[in-house]
Amino acid sequence: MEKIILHLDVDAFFASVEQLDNPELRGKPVIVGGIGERGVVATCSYEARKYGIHSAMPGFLARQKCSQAVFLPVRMKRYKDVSNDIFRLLNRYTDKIEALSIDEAFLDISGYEDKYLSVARTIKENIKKQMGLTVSIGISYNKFLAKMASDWEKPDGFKVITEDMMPDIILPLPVGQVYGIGSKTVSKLNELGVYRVEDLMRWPLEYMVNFFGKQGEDIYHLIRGIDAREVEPEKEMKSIGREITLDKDTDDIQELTEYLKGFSYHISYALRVKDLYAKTVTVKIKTDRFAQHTKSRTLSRPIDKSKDIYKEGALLLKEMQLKEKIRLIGLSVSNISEDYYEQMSLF
Ligand code: TTP
Ligand code: MG
Repeated sequence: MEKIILHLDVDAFFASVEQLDNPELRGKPVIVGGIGERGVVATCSYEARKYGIHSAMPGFLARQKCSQAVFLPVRMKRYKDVSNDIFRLLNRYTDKIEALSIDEAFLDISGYEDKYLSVARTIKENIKKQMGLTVSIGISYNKFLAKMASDWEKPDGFKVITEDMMPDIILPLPVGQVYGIGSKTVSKLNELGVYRVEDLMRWPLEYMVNFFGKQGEDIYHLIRGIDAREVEPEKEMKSIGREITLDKDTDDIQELTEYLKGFSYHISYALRVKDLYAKTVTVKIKTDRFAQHTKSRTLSRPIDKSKDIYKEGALLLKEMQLKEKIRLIGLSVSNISEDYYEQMSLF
């Protein structure tokens, strides 16, 4: 392979750290987060996943599904320390590392040429030996396929996708497994009789762009195994956001505000794991006539808490004074910086 990209993701990260620190929890269903009336699950051990429990599920529901599970509070400081240890270990093998989240990274290991397999195995073994954690590793000639490979046989996975395995490996996959195709889009594709990548492969480029919008061209190339994105070590986070295309168009402010609440939880989490703060909050809507509107506000102090992001988002939505039904709602933050005090000192 000309370029060799490794994608690594720790298995059930927060829950695995808890099981590591307390041997009595090993082999048991462990749920991190979801404590309290309105808490949601941050993650759970693979033993708990058998009961249908997953990240972002309300805690009460998780308790219904598995009453014997052990619920633990989130110990973010501890997870960040472990994460730093893992990244320090990865740094011994290459400095071409792009951190995607607290437990996930791309590494460009092209420099190892035909020794890449043994290097990747050594990384996996050393994380197990030195940190006591299992990770799933995927290797391929681009980012898209490397990430797909690490998901392939999670947990404790190790999967290589080489050029000669394409396109056979991707043709039978459900379309939802392609990066950028969410569950709403999957339903629409299914309605059109498109279930697998091989069905999508028959669409010409123009048709893809028509259906997916701007992303259509990327998806067209991804499913053909073409992805030129480089591993970018110092990738700056310009904005963090979430959006959803609604099942049914609505102008119900209460329903829309609930979505903003869910988004603000995810955005806050993404900021806090990286010790980041944001100063600008933006709400985006698309009306049923496909017009797009955004409204932003830049605050005088940086924020990272979900309740602050939510409060601002809800206010912006109210100020937009919806007069039509909308089909998409999104929330994002930008003006992101590392240091709370650095941002404060601008004032
Ligand atoms: P993930 O890598 O998505 O999940 P995971 O490591 O728990 O499980 P696996 O990779 O084996 O599927 O996220 C890493 C950590 O981030 C996770 O342990 C907890 C945290 N997290 C949240 O707090 N909320 C979320 O919604 C998600 C997805 C993750
Ligand atoms: Mg993980």
